[in-house]
Amino acid sequence: MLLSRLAPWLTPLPFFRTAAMSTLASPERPASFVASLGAPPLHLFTANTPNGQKTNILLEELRLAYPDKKEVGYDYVRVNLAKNEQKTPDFLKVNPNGRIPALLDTNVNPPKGHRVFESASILLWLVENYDTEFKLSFSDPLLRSEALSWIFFTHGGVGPMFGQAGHFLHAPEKIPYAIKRYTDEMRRLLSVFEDHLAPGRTYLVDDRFSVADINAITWVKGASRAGIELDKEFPAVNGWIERSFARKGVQNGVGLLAEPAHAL
Ligand SMILES: N[C@@H](CCC(=O)N[C@@H](CS)C(=O)NCC(=O)O)C(=O)O
Repeated sequence: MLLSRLAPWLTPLPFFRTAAMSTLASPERPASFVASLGAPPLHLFTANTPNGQKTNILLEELRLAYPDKKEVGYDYVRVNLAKNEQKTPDFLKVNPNGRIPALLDTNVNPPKGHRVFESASILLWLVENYDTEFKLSFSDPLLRSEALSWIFFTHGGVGPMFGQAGHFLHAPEKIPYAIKRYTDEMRRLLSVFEDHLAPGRTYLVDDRFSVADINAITWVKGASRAGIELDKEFPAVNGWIERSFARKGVQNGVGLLAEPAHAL
């Protein structure tokens, strides 16, 4: 009896813990972990940054949407960016680009698993494989295409530009030209979201919370760290962020890594 209750915890650790990941921290299980479903097949490598948080959020939203689904069980490894753990040979096996987040999915090709890197690619992998009832994604081809447009817009524009703004705002050498260039670009990108949402849209696609929102909200919320007051300058965006962050899955995902957020 005791042994069967402990069984999920006694399951042999996936290959990456045995030797390959020895320089990284041990995996942790989130509060949402369901012991009766067995050892979690998804292993997330993350940190408390906008790109890390978005993957945490989607996994928590999936856990809530599919409480009985073994395939969406996950654990996570905190990658210490300050110690450059993301550049170690162990980490580079899951992301050759040496940046968080990364995912190892042992639902596929067990026990070795399948690696996925780049935050938006991880989100799409997860919804395409495990959001089988389209609770956070879209079956309709036009809505799916609209969601992909917002995902690419965010991944190619918002993440990199907001990231550069954060870099130059916190750099030891203050370069006014660079700070202006990237904070101006932040405002331009925010105005694209604002114009889309202002006619009364509640979320980016089809007025329902989806992977397209999850991909963007952690970056957009961080705009305040660049001195942008969303409620004053971008009221529709501000409403979207407030609605999104009121969700349990979003709060659980953001709360997962209780350590100070890194700069933008
Ligand atoms: N395009 C990548 C960007 C990933 C990225 O920049 N991650 C940052 C944290 S938000 C990181 O790992 N920084 C540490 C480094 O660059 O070494 C994605 O969306 O996953």
